Amino acid sequence: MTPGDPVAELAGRMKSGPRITVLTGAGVSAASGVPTFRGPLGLWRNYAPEQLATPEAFRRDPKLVWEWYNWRRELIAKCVPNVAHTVLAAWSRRYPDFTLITQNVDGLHEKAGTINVVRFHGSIWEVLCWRRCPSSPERWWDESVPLPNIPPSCPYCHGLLRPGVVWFGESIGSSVLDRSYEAVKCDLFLTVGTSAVVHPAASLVAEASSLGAFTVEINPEATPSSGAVDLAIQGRAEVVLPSVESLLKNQEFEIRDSRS
Ligand code: BJW
Repeated sequence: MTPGDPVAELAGRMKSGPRITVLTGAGVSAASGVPTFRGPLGLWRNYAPEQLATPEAFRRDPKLVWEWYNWRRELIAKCVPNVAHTVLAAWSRRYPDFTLITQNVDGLHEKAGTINVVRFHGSIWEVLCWRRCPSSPERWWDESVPLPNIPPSCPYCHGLLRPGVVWFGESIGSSVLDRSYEAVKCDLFLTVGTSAVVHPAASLVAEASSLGAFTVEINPEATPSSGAVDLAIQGRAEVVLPSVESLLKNQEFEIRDSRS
């Protein structure tokens, strides 16, 4: 262990079995082949996510927006969790007070076996009636790939279906917010693979800090959070997280995989 090594510092802080909350973003799924939102690979047919992930865009052109989601569903269906997902899943089982808040809609944390996942921006595998017709359930799972019809229609009222995700200008569900604000009351808050520009998710790290958590960022690039966290680790999630895990495994680790 090199003195001043941020990876070793993070591992050291995890030894005592603290209350841990992790906020993840698209960078965690990058090594699985899921494109991030911002940056050149985030563009689809020259549209930025801000032009497609809004209720206005959907109202204007539901077919275009569904073509984007159908393309992403096809891509994600072929992806598997990477080692960053696997390490976080292991921690979720090892630490009795562990919450993973993800902005990702791809479902890869759940696929890796993570428990106690808060899906902050919903799921790409859920759908709901655009009109919220009274006969339809609030939302339901639909993993058909490719979608048989674009745009898909509500089986209850034959109007439009929409993806079960949170678009710009839409509120985060109240139970999701409640669980997230409960989880920021932790000892260690990690923000991993997010550009930290989309709120309110991006504000969670400051909330955690104001409540006394030690805050850590893992990202190959600097973000608006980098200067505010207690420890910024510059690196990719799929490299840094396994390094932390191997230091933990080399230490005498007394916390059992209590939830497994
Ligand atoms: C790696 C890596 C590797 C690469 N390892 N890292 C306060 C201030 C200003 C504005 C607002 C505010 N509060 C609310 C707003 C408005 C708005 C907002 O935030 N706007 C800003 C963009 C200016 N927020 C909202 O509208 C939210 N709702 C809301 O606040 O409701 C209340 C309200 C209602 C009405 C009016 C006002 C308030 C809702 C936000 C919903 C965001 N939805 C999306 C789409 C989800 C569905 C879908 O997937 O299609 O969520 S947008 C998109 O951005 C998606 C993501 O979850 C989200 C964040 O992106 P993320 O994950 O950070 O990805 P990237 O691509 O940005 O970054 C990737 C990072 O990974 C980079 O940093 C890389 O360096 C890194 N990386 N490889 C580790 N291997």
